[in-house]
Amino acid sequence: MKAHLNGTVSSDMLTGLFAEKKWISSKFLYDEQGSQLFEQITDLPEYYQTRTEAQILLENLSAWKSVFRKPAALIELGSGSSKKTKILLDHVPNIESYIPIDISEEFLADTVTQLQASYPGIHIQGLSTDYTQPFTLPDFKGKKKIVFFPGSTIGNFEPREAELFLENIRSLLNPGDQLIFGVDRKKDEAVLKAAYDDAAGVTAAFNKNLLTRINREHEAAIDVDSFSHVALYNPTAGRIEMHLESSREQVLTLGGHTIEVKKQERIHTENSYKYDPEDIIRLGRASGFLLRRVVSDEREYFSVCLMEV
Ligand code: AVI
Repeated sequence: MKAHLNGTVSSDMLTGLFAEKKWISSKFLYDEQGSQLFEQITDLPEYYQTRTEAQILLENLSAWKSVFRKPAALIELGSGSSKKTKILLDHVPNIESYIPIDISEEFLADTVTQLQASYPGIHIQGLSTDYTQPFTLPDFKGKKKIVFFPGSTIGNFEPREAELFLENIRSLLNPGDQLIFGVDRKKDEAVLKAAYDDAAGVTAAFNKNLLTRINREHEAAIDVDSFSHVALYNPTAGRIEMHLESSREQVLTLGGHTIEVKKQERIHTENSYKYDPEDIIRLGRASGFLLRRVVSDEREYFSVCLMEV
């Protein structure tokens, strides 16, 4: 989930900073530097998600082959560099067209050019939009559509938002169309915490970059070093939370607004919900999909789910 800032402080950022419990939407984590730091996170030894999902995709090729039994269109939400999709493009026949959707227009254009050269037999058409907002798909002339949403990004939605989001995706599909998406599973707290507070400090840099971005884009002068990264597991909500904690009392000035921050006060910057099988079933039911299959790794750290309209 990404967003652009453009000089004026967005209203949801202000709402969050003036709230009793301060928060900033996680979509603001992904400026250019934040996106690069996130790419580095995906390679960290502690961040098992990315490689586990890739392994699940590779180990269950027969499942994806049966999804694409007939020629179909593959639509990816938040495609980035389309790294995981290459597993499908390389191994699964009948992908007639591929529609990567990403908010970053320039990045998307480069990815499409590179992919088109590698997969000349597949029609590739990028769609630059914020997929969390309503959007329309090209006309596939009755061909089956498969939506691919890897990376456990669904976990960055609040549970009700996740249901509404999937409901919205379902409204773009026809009976028989399918959705493949990744979810991070509930597991040992120490494993989860390490994944969001790595020894090399990359996740801390990713979180703190939010303040650097605000300084740059809003001519603010927040002392970034006076905040530290906090990652904790909230077992009641079933989510990892990221916060920025102020080491001192201070006043933040941005876009003509002043925000008082107490010593040890936290700004909540991200939720990453973890799912167990019951949560997955509930999500499918609430969003009106039929849950067809859930495949997981041996440790049950991560699952890839297949749902159908
Ligand atoms: C993008 N999203 C699935 C990541 C996650 O695990 O929730 C974002 C992230 N935040 C810290 N590390 C990774």
